[in-house]
Amino acid sequence: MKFTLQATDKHTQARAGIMETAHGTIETPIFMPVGTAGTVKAVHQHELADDIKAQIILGNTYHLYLRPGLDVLQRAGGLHRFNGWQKPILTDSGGYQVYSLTEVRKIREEGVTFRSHIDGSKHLFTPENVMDTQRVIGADIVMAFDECTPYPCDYQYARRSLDMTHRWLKRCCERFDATEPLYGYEQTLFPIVQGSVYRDLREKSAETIAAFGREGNAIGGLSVGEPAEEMYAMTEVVCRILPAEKPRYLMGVGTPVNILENIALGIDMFDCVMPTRNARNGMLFTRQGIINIKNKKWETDFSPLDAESDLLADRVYSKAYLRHLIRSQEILGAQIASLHNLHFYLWLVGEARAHIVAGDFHEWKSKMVKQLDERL
Ligand code: PRF
Repeated sequence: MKFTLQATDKHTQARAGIMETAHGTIETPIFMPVGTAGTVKAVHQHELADDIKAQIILGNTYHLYLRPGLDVLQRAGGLHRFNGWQKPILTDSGGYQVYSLTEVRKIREEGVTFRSHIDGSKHLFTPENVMDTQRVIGADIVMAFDECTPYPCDYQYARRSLDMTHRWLKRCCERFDATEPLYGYEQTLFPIVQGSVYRDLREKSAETIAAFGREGNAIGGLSVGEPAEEMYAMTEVVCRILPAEKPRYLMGVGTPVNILENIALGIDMFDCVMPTRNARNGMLFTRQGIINIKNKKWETDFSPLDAESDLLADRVYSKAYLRHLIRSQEILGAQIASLHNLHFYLWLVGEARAHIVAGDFHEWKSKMVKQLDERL
C-alpha cells in the first residue's frame, strides 16, 4: 500500500491524500460504508460503486468467521470474489464486535472466549487466529486485535487493558509478518490506539503504535458514549503523535459533524453504521440537517428527497413516498434511505477533500457544522 499526501490545510490539520491498494485507489478523507456480513445492508454492489461512489467498504471478521465461515470464504477465493465487490475492502478484527455483541465472554492474555450471537456456540479469538482469519477473508487492509474499553472506564482498567492491547499488537504483527496472503495480492495491517479518555494513556498508546512502523494507524475506543468534546480532545492528542505521512483511521465515527471535526484534526478514514442503520429507521442526513421521515409533517410533501442531488433516487422519490415506505416497513424504503444516506456521506467527505485542496476547508467546515445538526 502506498499513501501520498496531496494537500494540507493551512488553518487546520486536515489533509487530502491518495491510498493505493491492490484493488484500487482511495481518495482521502474517505468514508467506508459498513458491510458487516459481506453486504452493505440493503445496497447492491453496483449501487455502491456507481451511485454512491464508495471507494472502499468494511467487513467484520467476527460475523464472516461465524457465517458463512472460513471454509466457504476460502473456497470462494476470498471476500472480493464471494461478494463481487472488486474495490478495496477493510476488515475489522472482531476486537469490538465480541464486546458489543456477545454476552458471555472472558478476556484473558491468550485472547477472548465468547459465545456466538447466532447459535450460542463457544469460540476463542486470539491475536494469531484473527490474523489468520483475515488472511482467509482477504481484505486489503486488516485490523489488529484489540480491546475496545467501554465508557466510562476507570483508569486502572484502561491502563491494564491498553498494555494488553499493545502485547496483542506485537503478537498480531509477528503472525501477520510470518504468513503470506492467500490470493496473490498484498494485504496491510493497521494497529489500533486505545486508552479510553485518558490523555496520558492515549499519548503512550500513540507512541507505542507509531513505533511499530506499520503503513497506517487507527484510533479505537472512541464514540462509545463519551461527550463529543472528549472524543475530539483524544483525536487531537493522538494525531499530534501518529506520523503525518501515514493514513489515520478513526473507527466507528460518526455523525456528519463528527466527521468534519475529526477531518479537521487530521483523520483520513472513517466508518460507521449510522448512515445505514439510521436509514432503516427513517433518519435521513441532508445538507440542511436531519430529517425524521416518519414525522407527520412529511405526509403530503411530494417534493423530491433532494432535487439538486446527482443521485437518481433523490430526484425521483418524494419525501411523502419514502415516509409511506418506511412506515410500512417496505424493503424499498430501507433501500432508498440507505442509498440516500451513504450517497450523502460520500458527498460530504468528497466536498471536504475538494475544499482542502482548494484551500478554503476551514470556512466551508464552519458553515456546514452549523446546519448539519439542524432538525428539519
Ligand atoms: N476497536 C475495533 N473496532 C472498532 C472500535 C475499536 O475500538 C470502535 C470504537 N469506536 C469501532 N470499531 N477493533
